[in-house]
Amino acid sequence: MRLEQVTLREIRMRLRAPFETSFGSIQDRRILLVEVCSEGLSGWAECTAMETPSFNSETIDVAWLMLREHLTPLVLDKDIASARDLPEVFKPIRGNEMAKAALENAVWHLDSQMRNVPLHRLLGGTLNEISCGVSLGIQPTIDKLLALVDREVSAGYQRIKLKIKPGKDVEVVREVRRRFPRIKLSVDANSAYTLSDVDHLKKLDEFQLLMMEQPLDWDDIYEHSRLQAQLDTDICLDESIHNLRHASAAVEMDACRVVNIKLGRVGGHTEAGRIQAYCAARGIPAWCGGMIESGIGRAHNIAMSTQAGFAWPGDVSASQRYWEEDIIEPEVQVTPQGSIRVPQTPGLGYQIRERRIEELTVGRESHDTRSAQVSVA
Ligand code: OSB
Ligand code: MG
Repeated sequence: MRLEQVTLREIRMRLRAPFETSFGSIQDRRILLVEVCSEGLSGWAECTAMETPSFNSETIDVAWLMLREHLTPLVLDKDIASARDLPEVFKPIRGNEMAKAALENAVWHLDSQMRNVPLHRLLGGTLNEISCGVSLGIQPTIDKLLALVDREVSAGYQRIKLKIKPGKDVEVVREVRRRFPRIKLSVDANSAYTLSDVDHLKKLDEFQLLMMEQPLDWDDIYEHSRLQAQLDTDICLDESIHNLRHASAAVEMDACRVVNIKLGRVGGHTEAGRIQAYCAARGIPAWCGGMIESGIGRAHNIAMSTQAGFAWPGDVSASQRYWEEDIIEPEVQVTPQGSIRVPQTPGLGYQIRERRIEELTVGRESHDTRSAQVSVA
């Protein structure tokens, strides 16, 4: 395929409720969408970089610049045999995984339409239904959190993840565990602790947590191995894993026993596929993480999660939990058993609501083959 046009677009979407993690709270999202065009077809993807460099070093603005100046010129008007070739094409550019993923994933979507197959089949996915969990932000009171857990357990979600930080951890988990003795429960600290907190973190061992996600620094692997040696609870790494090398290093060092795979954080579907295959071969449970995506990112997460390595329920949940109105049709829906039935139509399996996207757009630029000219709305 030959890309005739690449469009970058920023939309604004307000979450139904603020989402609080150890690094901050967010309600008004700025979301970067990438659209690639060829032979009358459009491939879409979402850049999962956040508004601020608090989760990783990328931001929506940095990703926009990387896409415009460095990544788009590598693909525009070039012959691309398969989306699978893009990591090699992007190799001269270091890091910036979320920017790369946005462009690569849009090409995957385009490719799946050209081949007239569902994206999940093109990726090698085999599941027709994926299991879902939810991630609950830090709440002002334990009662509010208990009510949320109750709502999500009643809705059928198969795993509940609680965001924690110092001062909102052991007692919070104790209360949730007391009220819900049997649910699959995990915690995510988003790097809020240090190795010197080991005695405190050991207090969480009594709650039979499925895992503890990213307790230590966002770019650390070694200290997590020191911590894992002293904990009963399995550590899961999120922020620290950007590629297969990181995942295999972490597993071999016993820095984690579970891997969170985020499509953006690892640079796109190709690398995500490699990591899940590695995890499947090693018997390491992997699961799909979320970045409070719009329906477009969510649909890509669903396609990704059909691969066999995604052994545990992901942070992939219904559109309605996040948005009054999503930008895909139908919206992502979850069964009463806490699963998503994977659409079997070619491409993403969800229609892109272009008119709605247009209404939400605050900035746009298109790069095409006729000139280096940029048109800005
Ligand atoms: O660490 O998994 C995380 C959201 C933003 C940034 C980081 C994380 C999260 C979540 C939300 O946990 C997952 C979701 O999209 O529901
Ligand atoms: Mg996380």
